[in-house]
Amino acid sequence: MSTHTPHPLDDPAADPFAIAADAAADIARLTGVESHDIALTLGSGWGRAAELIGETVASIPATEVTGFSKPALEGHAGTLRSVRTPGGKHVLVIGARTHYYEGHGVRRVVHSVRTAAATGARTMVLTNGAGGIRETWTPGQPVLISDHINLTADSPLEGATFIDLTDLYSSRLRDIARTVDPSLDEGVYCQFRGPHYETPAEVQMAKTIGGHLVGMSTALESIAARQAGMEVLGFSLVTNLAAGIQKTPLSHEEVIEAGREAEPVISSLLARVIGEL
Ligand code: 8IG
Repeated sequence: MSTHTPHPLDDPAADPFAIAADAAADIARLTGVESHDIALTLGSGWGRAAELIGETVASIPATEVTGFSKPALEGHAGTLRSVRTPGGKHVLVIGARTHYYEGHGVRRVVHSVRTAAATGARTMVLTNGAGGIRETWTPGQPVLISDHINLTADSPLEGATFIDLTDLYSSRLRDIARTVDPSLDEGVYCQFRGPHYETPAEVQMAKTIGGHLVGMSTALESIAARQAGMEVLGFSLVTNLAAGIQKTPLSHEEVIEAGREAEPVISSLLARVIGEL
């Protein structure tokens, strides 16, 4: 007999926003923090930022919060933290991203973003590890996301919900980030489905259609954040040059290693940017 409990977001009749509201209530109860101002999703390589942003008020396993899935991948710590910045803002740090390639559907992918909005957060900071297409970029380099191309052929919006995506990656917030590090470059992020990396031909396609970064997250989350009325700031860590741009095959170990090396630098950058928001 199966002891498997059905996931609330898998019921097509369920309202994903009501489930996000339940999750936000869980977070308020478990952290003791009534509402949050900013939410931050930590991708590959960005994991150390949480400690630098401020004082951790509470840290809770994501599995204790309604609708969150177990992390599929090591290195994606399944915790939610409430961090208080020196300026007194409450930051919800999401170390529990659900990827599209896990195959549980887009509702689960964007649940953390909808939950963040339901906790009160008006700013969504999304970070990821990505492949770089620009030849001038080197592994370990952080890049601002200026726009995206969603190649998943899916959307978090259901039904006839038409949402404008102009300036999705807020130019106002990108300007703030550049006050912290004027050398920050920016580029267009292409979300592929994964989990395979691209072929060199697919990377050339991404380049031709205007992409500069390739990855497996962020675009769907960003759309959900806009739908929820949040302002979005996006960062990619170039952990590798995309297939065919770099001459050697891509390995997951290489990606993890580049993230580990860059982590102290980019985490402090991120913490300083968050302090300015
Ligand atoms: I880290 O080269 C990381 N994630 N699709 N391609 C895609 N995702 C990635 C890559 C990459 N590097």
